[in-house]
Amino acid sequence: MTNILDVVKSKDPDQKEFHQAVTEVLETVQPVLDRNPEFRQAAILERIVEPERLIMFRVPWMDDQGQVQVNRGFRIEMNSAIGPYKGGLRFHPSVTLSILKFLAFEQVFKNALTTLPMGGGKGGSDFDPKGKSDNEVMRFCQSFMLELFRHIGPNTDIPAGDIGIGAREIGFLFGMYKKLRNEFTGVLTGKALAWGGSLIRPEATGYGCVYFAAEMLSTKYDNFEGKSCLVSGSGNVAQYTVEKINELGGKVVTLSDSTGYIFDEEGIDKDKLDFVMRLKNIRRGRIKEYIEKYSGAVYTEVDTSLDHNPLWDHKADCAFPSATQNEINEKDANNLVNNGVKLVAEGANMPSTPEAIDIFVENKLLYAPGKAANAGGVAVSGLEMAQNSMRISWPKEEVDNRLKIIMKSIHQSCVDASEEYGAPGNYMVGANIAGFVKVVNAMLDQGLV
Ligand code: NDP
Ligand code: 2IT
Repeated sequence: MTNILDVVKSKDPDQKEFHQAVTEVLETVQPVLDRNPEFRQAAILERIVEPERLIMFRVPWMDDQGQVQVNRGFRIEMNSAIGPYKGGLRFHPSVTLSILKFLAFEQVFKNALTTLPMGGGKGGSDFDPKGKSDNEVMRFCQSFMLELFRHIGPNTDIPAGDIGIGAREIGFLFGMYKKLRNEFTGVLTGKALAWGGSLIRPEATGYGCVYFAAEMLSTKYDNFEGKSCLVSGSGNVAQYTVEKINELGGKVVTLSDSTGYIFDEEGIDKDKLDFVMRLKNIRRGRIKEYIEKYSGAVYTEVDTSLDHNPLWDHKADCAFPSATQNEINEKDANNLVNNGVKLVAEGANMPSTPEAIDIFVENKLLYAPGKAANAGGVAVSGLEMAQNSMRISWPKEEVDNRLKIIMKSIHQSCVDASEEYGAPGNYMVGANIAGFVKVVNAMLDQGLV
């Protein structure tokens, strides 16, 4: 195993985030390899860390001043053993090959956990939609799709949203794909309802994460009633996490964006959440504006000279990191534990550093890794694909019920795998092993391809 990690690191020495994701999986699947020598003979690890295909392209577009801008576009087609490549697109200035490879790698195991037939992929661009006009975003999306369209398809690779990509961007991308192919297919998920989208897809990641957390609590004969929760981010995942926590009787006291966070001791109730949704989704404003409307809340600006994020330093019962990778470091994890937090469910992908995860595990927190906890989003994307293929739409209750059943099943798979491999209570080990075993067996069945 060390050898394979060394090879991965020496081939791409700068891909820190990818190394981080690979290290975690390789370390936790060791007992599976010990029990299944045939995995080694088939060089499964060497194959699973290498993307099946990696596409990188130039995205030229014109801004509103008539200036030509150039961004970089990517699509990582990581693994198609159990279904077509499936995973989101991220538009954010921090996007690099390393970040997209870590996301694509994790997506493979996450998708395997959903029970649905989806392989793993991820893509995006270093384009920053913040501060751009609708026309600029449209021209960028059209240029992005002018290259991407030849690599994707409803049975090949089905992108969706992630950071910086919501309904607006999916619309522009879909429109261009349809024009280029002269085909109306379910090639993207997260579409609007009127043209092939699924009910509950916008809610799915946040709701799913809270359903998973509720399952974890129920193993301790507990529930959300009266629990106070810290949530980071204020985008798609964070918003619906707050909505579901409120519905289940909990109270959310924080939200954030990349410039700061708000703390509202009274709780972010339905009305306040409606305000945040309008602020973020329609006006595309900053979370700071929350305190202008709700004077009881406090705003704290990001301070990069600090060695921790003060958002994670409040008394609470549960934490839902829902912004971005590595947003909880060792110090933050210690702060969470010292403030009484007993449950951490990752709405974001890889939000906790390896040192932070060690602290959660040592302190026996109910810790749900992103691969399991945030799989509800891609799961409902899978349900959107199923509805598109059948050319029907299921009612809200049907999709929500299926989401609940899927999150329950993912929880059970984590519990079963962690117990089978001698790490009871460790959902990180359980998720990695359960996802890994499913993908690897499919790869073996399909021969050396
Ligand atoms: P959005 O773009 O809707 O929201 C992202 C939020 O996180 C914003 O509040 C944003 O602040 C903040 N944020 C983004 N980057 C940073 C950063 N570098 N530092 C601090 N804050 C940051 O994205 P989503 O809600 O869709 O995604 C959030 C997380 O959930 C991501 O990790 C994503 O991979 C994961 N996820 C998303 C799924 C989905 O279905 N959408 C499914 C599964 C996981 P600002 O506005 O200032 O940029
Ligand atoms: O990280 C993720 O799982 C997503 N961004 C959702 C992917 C999808 O295909 O719905």
